[in-house]
Amino acid sequence: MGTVPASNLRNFTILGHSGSGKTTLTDAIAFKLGLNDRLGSVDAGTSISDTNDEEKSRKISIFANSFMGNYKAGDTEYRLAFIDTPGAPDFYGAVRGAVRASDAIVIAVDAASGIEAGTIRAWHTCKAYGVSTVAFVVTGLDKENTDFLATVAAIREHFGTGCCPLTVPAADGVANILDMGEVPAELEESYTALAESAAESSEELMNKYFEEGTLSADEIRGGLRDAVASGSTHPIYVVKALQGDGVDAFLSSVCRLFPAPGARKFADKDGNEVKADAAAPFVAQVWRTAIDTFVGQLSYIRVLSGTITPGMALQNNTTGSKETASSLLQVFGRKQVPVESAGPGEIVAIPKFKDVHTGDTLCAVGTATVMPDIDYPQPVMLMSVHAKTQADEDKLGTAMKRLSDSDPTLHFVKDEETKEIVMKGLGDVHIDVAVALMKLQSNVNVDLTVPKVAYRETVTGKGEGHYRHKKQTGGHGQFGEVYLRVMPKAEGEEEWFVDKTVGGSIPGNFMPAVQKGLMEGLLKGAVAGYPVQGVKVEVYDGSFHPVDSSEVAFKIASSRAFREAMAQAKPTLLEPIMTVKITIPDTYMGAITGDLNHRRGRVLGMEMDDGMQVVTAEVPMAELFQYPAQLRSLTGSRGSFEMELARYDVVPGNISQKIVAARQDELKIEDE
Ligand SMILES: Nc1nc2c(ncn2[C@@H]2O[C@H](COP(=O)(O)OP(=O)(O)O)[C@@H](O)[C@H]2O)c(=O)[nH]1
Ligand SMILES: [Mg+2]
Repeated sequence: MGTVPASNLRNFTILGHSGSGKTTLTDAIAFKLGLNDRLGSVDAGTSISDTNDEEKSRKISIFANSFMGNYKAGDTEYRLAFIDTPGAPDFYGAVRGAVRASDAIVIAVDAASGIEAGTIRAWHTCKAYGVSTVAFVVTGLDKENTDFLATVAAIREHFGTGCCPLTVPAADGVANILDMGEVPAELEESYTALAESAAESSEELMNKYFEEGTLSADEIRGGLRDAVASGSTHPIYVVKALQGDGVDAFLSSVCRLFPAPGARKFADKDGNEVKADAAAPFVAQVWRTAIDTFVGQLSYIRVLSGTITPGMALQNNTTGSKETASSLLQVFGRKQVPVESAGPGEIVAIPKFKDVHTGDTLCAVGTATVMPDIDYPQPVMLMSVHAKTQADEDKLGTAMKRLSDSDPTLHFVKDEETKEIVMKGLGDVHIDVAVALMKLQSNVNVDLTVPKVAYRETVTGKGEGHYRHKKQTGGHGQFGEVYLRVMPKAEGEEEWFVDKTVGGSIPGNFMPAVQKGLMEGLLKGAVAGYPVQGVKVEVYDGSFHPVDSSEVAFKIASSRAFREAMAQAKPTLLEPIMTVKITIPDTYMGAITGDLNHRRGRVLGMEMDDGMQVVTAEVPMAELFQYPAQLRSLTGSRGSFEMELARYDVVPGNISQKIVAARQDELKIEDE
């Protein structure tokens, strides 16, 4: 692969709904670029992109796989750097990384399915993350009952009339409208739209367009470049990937119309532009970290500025570590192709860094640039992880670290209240795949259970408690007496403990012991032994013995008195309540709100946002563990949701009884 000047580099990422043909398109492009000696197939398990065992068996993409290859358009040699991404929302983390690394986005649209939730999500992603150059590839046109112009109309309806077909199905495959000579009547409107966009790019073309009413194909081509770079025109292409039709037309157009690195502006954390200059000091950002069975950790970088070569000394400006780029690689499954150098816009994988994570900025030594973090979606699916055997338990830590190092959307958290290890991810498929990858990468087997809810307890009334601890053991006795009351702590009140004793009824030096006894009591409440919150304790009287009183005696007395007071103060169970934001197409409103009712949810509001309904509701955590799967089945994968802890609230009586009964069994087992 000979080198090309940075101005001849084209970098893009393929996004789209799951199953829209992104990987199949990737295989067709890779084959055309000579990266594979045969055309890979998702269905046959031979794709150049879906090479992980999990991807092959599920026939879905899980990772964002990058490719580079040279392509000749006309007499000019270009280099293409492109990324195939997963479409399922469960793997959206990979998309966020890929989008950070790309100058342009190509959205795949299956003509048989039309515009889907994943298509709209892809479009929003381009807008949200500042990628202006967006094109569409219509796939699936070899399927029955598909119609290219109908698909074009749907794209224009959703994403505006700036979306114009550039290549179209023709008798002998696929043709470029601008190369057709005679434009067929049904495409005249498209041709005019292209001419108009091109005319906008310069005064000269605009004048010519006004005078002659049209522009030549060459004039349009010249003018379109700016329109595509700025995002006022979005080319629509046709590729029949399985037949190999339209791949050349698509790639030559990408080379001629898509902008070179530099058109998409990258700014560092302080807002300074990082210029796509091959001769400037080296700056790159890690957009993906992979775990390879053979080489271990692989860090995928996008070069933003400067040029990297094997052996180069680097500094990680995010962690401060000093690193060396041992080698630069292109990785397709088990195949690794060394690369001699990489400049702006190029994507390479570097093995075996010491301390490098996704999102980190790698620079030439002495360069201080730090790029903004890549922002990732928050987890919505929680499951508790249990090692199957002691051998699995021993390796669990390593397995979890490997996984979470390579997937910024997967988190493992030890819940201090329930003592469980909770795996948090973006959906049930994400969690399933994580379990399979633990086995694949680290040979660790785990079982999953629905997490225990971290209930709490509080009081809703006042309660009095008294305990007199008196014991005579041999000569020296034990004595301590405490009177206290318990009540709800008012909102905003700081102190939970108030010493209201007078006249030294409990000497000051024993007060810390009294408090200690209370704190022990707070850890295990009166209802079902959950931690207590939101209570205030006033110790108002007591007595002591000059010889027999001790810290232990007062600790025992206060904790017993506390237990008595709690029981009287109308104790109740509290549960975590989450604020959820559910985004769905309007048609599913009824199904979603009905389902929320069954989950003890309370709808707080609904609003339209970009053609989607956004429902905000409060739902108890306990009712949300299976929600990602439920939302998927209710909406056919068209919905998404976010959640965050809103507060703790009282558990209704009937439900509380069930929780208490279950908890009593649990505590019994713990005691045995
Ligand atoms: N008939 C037909 N099938 C396609 C086409 N593109 C993809 N497929 C099939 O659709 C399924 C999903 O394709 P894939 O490329 O994995 O979609 P992705 O999820 O977007 O990567 C596979 O069975 C492909 O063989 C196409 O243009 N025509
Ligand atoms: Mg795929």
